[in-house]
Amino acid sequence: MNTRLIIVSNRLPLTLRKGDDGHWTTERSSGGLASAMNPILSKSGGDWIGWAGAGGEEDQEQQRSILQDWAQKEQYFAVELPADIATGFYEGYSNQTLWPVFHNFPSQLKFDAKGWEAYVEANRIFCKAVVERYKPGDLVWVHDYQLILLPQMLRDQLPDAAIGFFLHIPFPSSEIFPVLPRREELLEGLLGADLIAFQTHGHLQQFRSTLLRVLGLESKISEVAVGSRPVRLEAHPIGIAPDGYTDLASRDETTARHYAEWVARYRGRKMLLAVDRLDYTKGITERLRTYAHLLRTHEELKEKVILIQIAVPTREGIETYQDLREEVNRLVGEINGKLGTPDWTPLVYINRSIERAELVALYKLADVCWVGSLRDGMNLVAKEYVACKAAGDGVLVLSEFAGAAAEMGEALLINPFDEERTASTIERALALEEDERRERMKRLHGRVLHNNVFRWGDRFLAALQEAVSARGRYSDNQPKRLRAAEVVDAYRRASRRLLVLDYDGTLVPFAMQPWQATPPPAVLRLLATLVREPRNCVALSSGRTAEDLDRWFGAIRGIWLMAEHGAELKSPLQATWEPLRSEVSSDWKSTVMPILEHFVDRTPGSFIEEKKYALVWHYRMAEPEFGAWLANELVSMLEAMLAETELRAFLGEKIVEVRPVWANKGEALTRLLPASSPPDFLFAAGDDRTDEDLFEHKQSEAWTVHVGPGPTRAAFVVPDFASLLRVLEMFAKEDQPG
Ligand code: ADQ
Repeated sequence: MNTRLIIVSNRLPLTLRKGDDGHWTTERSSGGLASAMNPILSKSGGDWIGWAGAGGEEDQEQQRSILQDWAQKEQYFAVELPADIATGFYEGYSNQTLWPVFHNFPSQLKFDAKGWEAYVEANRIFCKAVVERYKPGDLVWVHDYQLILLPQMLRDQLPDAAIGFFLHIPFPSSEIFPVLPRREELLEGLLGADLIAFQTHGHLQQFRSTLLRVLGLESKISEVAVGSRPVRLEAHPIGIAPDGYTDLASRDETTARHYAEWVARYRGRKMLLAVDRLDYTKGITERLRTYAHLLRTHEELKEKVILIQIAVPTREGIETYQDLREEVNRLVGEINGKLGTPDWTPLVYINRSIERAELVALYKLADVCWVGSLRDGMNLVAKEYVACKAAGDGVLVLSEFAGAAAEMGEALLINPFDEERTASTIERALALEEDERRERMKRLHGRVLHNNVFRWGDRFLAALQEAVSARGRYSDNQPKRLRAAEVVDAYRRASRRLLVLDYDGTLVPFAMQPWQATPPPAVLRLLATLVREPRNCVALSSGRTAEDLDRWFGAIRGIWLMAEHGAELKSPLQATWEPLRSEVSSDWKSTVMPILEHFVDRTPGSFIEEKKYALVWHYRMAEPEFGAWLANELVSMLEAMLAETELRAFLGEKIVEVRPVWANKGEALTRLLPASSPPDFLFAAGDDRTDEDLFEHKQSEAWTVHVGPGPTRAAFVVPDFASLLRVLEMFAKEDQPG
């Protein structure tokens, strides 16, 4: 890849630390991100922008010279955060507000406005640093929850830059995300990117429902339009750099020495291993309680098993983490004190970072690796363990709430909250038959080696480049203002014309109540004139019921009517309505109706309209913001409920409509087309989302016209219904003799 890369993350792979002698030194940073990104950058080349991890005001000179050294030798560029900003940003909003909520722990949320301001300011400082280093053509890759506002800040300054964002942690449930203070700003910040990628499809889906619920923004499975700019949404599970583990496991001397020593020390015992940062999302206390339960209930395991728990200290300035540390210390003491014997310490607890060689020796040694995250973006420990098991021994026990579970189905999966069942799974893992064990591990090993961090990086960067080129296609497709002279000219020259017109909002303005929208005589006269012309075929396609359309337009001879968004059609040659599908059941209405009724109860001024194929909740008369907010909530709720059915919930102009997915204007049009010989002039006009189905169907060969503001797939736009009527009047005049 020739394009230069700018990686932006909270921490650089190096940390500034003040030694006991008062001198500043350089240390390698620990944690998943550094392990993942280092190999990619050394392969592709480019800059890494991040925080050096220190906020000291003294010894500026000495600190600066170290940072300059990093920039020259490694292309690592440190942003400098003033101490109070760093604290509010990192320990405040990032780790006490975002971290708990993104891991579905809203009860741990702590918020203060100062922390938020520091978060905004820190993102601004990062933005400035990127803008300084940016050269046109660079790809900017922003990492993780500390920098959520950065994509939009960068977009404002560098409108054409290619900006990708990867979220390493999970995206929370769409029920939980809205508890976040400043939630709108966060989503808007992310949407500045060209590509937003998550660890799993599950996280991506939650993001999509959140966009709908919080911003009222509908999205497709892999894309969301922000005005006229597409933002691509993808899932890219992160991998590891396997060589960094397999090489040590197979031929490193230090690793081999540790391994030999421990094999001798623990001979005759089964070894369980857990490796985590000391974080409440990792399920450490749950694991220790489960282990205690296992030992208490299985006398035969006494003196036969040992659990090694490695817990790297992390975020020690935060109270919750101090509490966790105390609780873990207490449990460790209790387990060893109450269950141990003079010859056996059941739990080995190591509360510090260890060298990679030691870690790999432990992975080699462990009969079972026990990953018990309560929630985790991916969990690299699971993959590192598997990478060290080339010979196929060892069993991975993995929490189903870690992102890794989505691709490591051969592991024994656990619900870490269920201590009893987890204990049984550990027991099973210890006793797993050799054939099964090898079979499972072999498959896992192959996959971890294959789906490695390099493929992850390549896939992310390829997707980012694709997203940027799609941007161009998108803007070429932007609708143009409809020019009356041009369309009238095409109309004049055509010998077979098809006009498909929506009604409400297109030919007439919206009425407060649906039954008030009776067509004015001028509109009826206009339609009748257009229909009378032998070269024309005119269809009125509306969300209205067959009865409404019959009552209002039944007298216009020769008009096609499409009711309920095309669920039923009436041709000018027939007196009866024909449904688009035969044998349609409406049993679903009895399930959906009570939900809508509940929303009516909550929303003064709203009401339900029952149609033959659909139920509609109208909230035009309700307080606008409250109505819109409830509408988003209703659609999110119905979407989840209707996922497996042919029904969908649609947001329309101050309505939420539930109807079968096949009842749409695009489908109905295909029914109408063969009935007439193919037209050489197709004109379709509409104002809302139901008309988009029609526009999408006929994008290239038709005059598709969107009425009013808002995004559209139509080729042309007019500002309002009156402008459209003027064009139709001009059509009608063309056909008048003289
Ligand atoms: P983390 O929460 O840091 O990462 P994880 O994926 O498990 O979680 O990565 C931890 C890393 O630290 C591993 O590479 C591990 O080997 C290393 N490590 C752990 N304990 C250690 C010790 N005592 N000594 C030395 N090294 C140790 C975040 C998200 C994860 C996501 C990663 C990568 O929370 O869900 O998998 O980013 O995207």
